[in-house]
Amino acid sequence: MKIVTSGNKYIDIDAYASCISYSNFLNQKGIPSKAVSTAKLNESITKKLLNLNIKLDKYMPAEDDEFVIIDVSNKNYFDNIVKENKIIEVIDHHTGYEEYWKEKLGEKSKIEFIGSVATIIFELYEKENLQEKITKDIAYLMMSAILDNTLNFKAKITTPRDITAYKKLEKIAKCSKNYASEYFLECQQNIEEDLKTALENDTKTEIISGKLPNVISQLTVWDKNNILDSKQLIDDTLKNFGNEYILNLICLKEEKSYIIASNDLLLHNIQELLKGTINEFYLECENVWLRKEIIKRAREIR
Ligand SMILES: [Mn+2]
Repeated sequence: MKIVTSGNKYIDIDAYASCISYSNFLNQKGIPSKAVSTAKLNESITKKLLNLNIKLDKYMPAEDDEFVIIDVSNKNYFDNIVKENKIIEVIDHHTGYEEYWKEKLGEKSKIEFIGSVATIIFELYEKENLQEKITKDIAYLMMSAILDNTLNFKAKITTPRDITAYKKLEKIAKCSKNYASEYFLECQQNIEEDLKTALENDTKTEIISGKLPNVISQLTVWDKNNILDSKQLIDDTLKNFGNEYILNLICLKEEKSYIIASNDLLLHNIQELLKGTINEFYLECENVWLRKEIIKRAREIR
């Protein structure tokens, strides 16, 4: 059995949608496959999406399982079920481990700096002429993944390929033209209902470079104000992950990132990296930043 899976702590809608849709793709090709995750599902996977008919599969480990890794390529962060010597394919859009996997897997390593892994999966369906096997539900999942990971196409990481894939999926889903704002408002409601859990479910702990702390949290909302009012809760929650942290609060209404840092020195370091204006305890950026773009930038100027 081919087991399509992702990260070990939490997964977002891109990982969730891409695991399910790639497993469906393999099954359609006659390759028995399951989409499995033991991680927490973060707030980008809304109740509406969880209630669709298509879901993750139950997992019964077997000797001959082989693993396809989606939306993560740093092997320290793979789902706990993964056996490293049984990995047969990696599909991701995070930087840092391209060379390692290219050497190990050749063309079965597809790591591209593109808006969303779901876009890569959509293109694989097209390449094999299997677009008709994308159901309405799968289209909704993939569209949400593209919206979330490209920040409604405003993130620099967005490529024309993401936009094209989204337009084609829109036709399959036959959804309303307001799908993007409906989706992001639902995510914001989920986050505000339980901010502590939302923070915990989207916090990455990774040693990157001197410019960045090891703890980087991220939230995407339509309107930032309620969250900026909760500074104390943010501080109490993220201090549990490490002494130094930043929170990248992405506000899509204004198309800006707001960076909250654990201390002023760190906030000034981040300002050097991303520019923008410091206001009390946060940095107001001139545009939206994704965590993976911040990390890429910090690595480049190291
Ligand atoms: Mn992703």
